[in-house]
Amino acid sequence: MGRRLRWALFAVGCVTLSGCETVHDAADSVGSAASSGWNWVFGSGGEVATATVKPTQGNNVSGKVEFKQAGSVVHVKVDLVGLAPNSEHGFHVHERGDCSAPDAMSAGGHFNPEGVPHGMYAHPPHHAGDMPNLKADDKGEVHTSFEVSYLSVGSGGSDVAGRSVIVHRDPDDYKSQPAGNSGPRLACGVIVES
Ligand SMILES: [Cu+2]
Repeated sequence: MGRRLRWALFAVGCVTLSGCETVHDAADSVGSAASSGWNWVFGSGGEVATATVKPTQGNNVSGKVEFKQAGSVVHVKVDLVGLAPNSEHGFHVHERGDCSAPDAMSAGGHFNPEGVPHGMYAHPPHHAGDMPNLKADDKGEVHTSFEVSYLSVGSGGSDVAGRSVIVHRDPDDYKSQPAGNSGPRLACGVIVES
């Protein structure tokens, strides 16, 4: 996109938001300051947040989850090891970025900024934190990626940064309240913007 158009759109964004003045003033030299202003307003500049997933007490599941903003959607990439072969697991964003409890209950309930019932991802109403079940392969590993339209990275009311991801023992049935009857928490990771 040309610099002239970027600036025109950035100026439009400033009409509805306070605090633009500071960003604009700092952007005298254009270049990188202009780019960061753009991302700040629109939240679509390829922001990435990652979670290092660690096992809860008595479990063995670990790995990494990456959230990457791409326009209006977020790509979620999941790599985990230590699950039972060919098992299926509920997988959600939980509201608190706190995995400190041995059973990860410190992460709280599902991330649910809209205060709606739990449900199936992509079929509203559902929690912003609802995501598809993970299926482990015959080695007990998950290497998958998918896309969601109801989360964001780095800005907005559904920003995943500062939340956590939880891998549950059982599959999410996508209907039981409040969490799909997916059982105890096998692993937890705090989501940090990178
Ligand atoms: Cu959960």
